[in-house]
Amino acid sequence: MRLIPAALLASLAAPVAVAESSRYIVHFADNVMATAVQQSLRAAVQPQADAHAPRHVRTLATGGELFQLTPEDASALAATPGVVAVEEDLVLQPTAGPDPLWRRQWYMHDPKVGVDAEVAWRYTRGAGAVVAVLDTGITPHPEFDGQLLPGYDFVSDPEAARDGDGRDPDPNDEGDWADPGECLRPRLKSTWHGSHVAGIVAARAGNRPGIVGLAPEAKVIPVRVLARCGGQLSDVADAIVWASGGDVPGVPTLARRADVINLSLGTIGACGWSMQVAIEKAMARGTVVVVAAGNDESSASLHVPGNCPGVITVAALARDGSMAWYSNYGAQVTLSAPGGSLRERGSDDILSTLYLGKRSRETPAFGYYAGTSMAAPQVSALVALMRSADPAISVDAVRQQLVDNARPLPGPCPKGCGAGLMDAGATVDAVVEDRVSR
Ligand SMILES: [Ca+2]
Ligand SMILES: [Ca+2]
Ligand SMILES: [Ca+2]
Repeated sequence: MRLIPAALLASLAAPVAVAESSRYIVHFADNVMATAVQQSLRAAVQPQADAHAPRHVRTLATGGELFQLTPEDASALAATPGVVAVEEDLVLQPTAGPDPLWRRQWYMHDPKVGVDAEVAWRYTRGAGAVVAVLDTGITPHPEFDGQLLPGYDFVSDPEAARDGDGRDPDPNDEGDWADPGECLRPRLKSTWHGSHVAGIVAARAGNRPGIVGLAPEAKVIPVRVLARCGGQLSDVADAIVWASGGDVPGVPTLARRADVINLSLGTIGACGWSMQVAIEKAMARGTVVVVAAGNDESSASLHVPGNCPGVITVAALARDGSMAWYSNYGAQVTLSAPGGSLRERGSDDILSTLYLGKRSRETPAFGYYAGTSMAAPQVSALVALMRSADPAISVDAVRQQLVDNARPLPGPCPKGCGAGLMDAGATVDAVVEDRVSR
């Protein structure tokens, strides 16, 4: 059985430029000519003037005059006799402040359909927690600097792996493109799916330019299980055992097991013996297993491993808060998270870390994807925040808190989206309160 990543289309977005300032500091020479220019500029000051008219803001302690000017007026002024210098009144940013693409990360902060990251961050940003992302692997990206723990590559088929061997300690994503005829569902371009998912969990905070993950102080263990044409169930099951601290023959055992395993993957099928055993053992060791419900527009109960006992199964919501049209649904769904609309407007999808490069890795970038693949890692990141707030919280208590603190769905989902929209703020708040009262 082959499992496939649960993301759909991508639309690459160029990094956003910082808006141009229209305030300029003008330095005048100390002479008659300058005084004349200064006077004529001040004369142009009209309190009720239109937005493009020059406006004097104030005299600065450093000797210059602050004006509101168009860029054209500013350069004309710079060439005027009597003017020594015109400098842009730059907007400085706190060095650990919000990441520039934050406003495009609607899924984190939209009052209606966002997961309320900032409330959760009053308590924790995930320090001390570990998330294993079982996916297409990882690629170097400034957003991952310092965010990763050593991972592993469980892809046992060298041909699919494209790295010349079977299992190995290097989980780099070698590309999952395939030519028509090679797979049931060939992808002509590599998806860099694992990197997008990992960014949603733990992209670095405060570096420029970029996004921030929901648990930016948690660490990610990148585990490669998907390659060309998907991944074998046998490899995924072994990787679940390994990431949760269990023994897999031929692979060094992890010193520190993951608090949560994210599985943004699946296929149609029953939850068979191997997957059941792997997940049961992972939970018995204290690792929570979060699974994307799948994008088949059908019942999540038909989709493995989202239909395995004990997992947290995540459906996807569109930008308007209704169930996303592609999402799986039904009684198997534990709760929902934003997954993107997958319509024409890419900005209604989920922005995260990506790569340029149709087949092989080229340049780190950012881009939009939609899918239950993008919803699940938000829940996994929330589990990391919960474990950071209370390292002793049990697998069962994690599930209960996620369900109890989910918000009512902001839009319709007649076929079943579980307990509602995940709420990072309310859930972490409840976990902290519980810990304190214990
Ligand atoms: Ca290999
Ligand atoms: Ca490898
Ligand atoms: Ca960042």
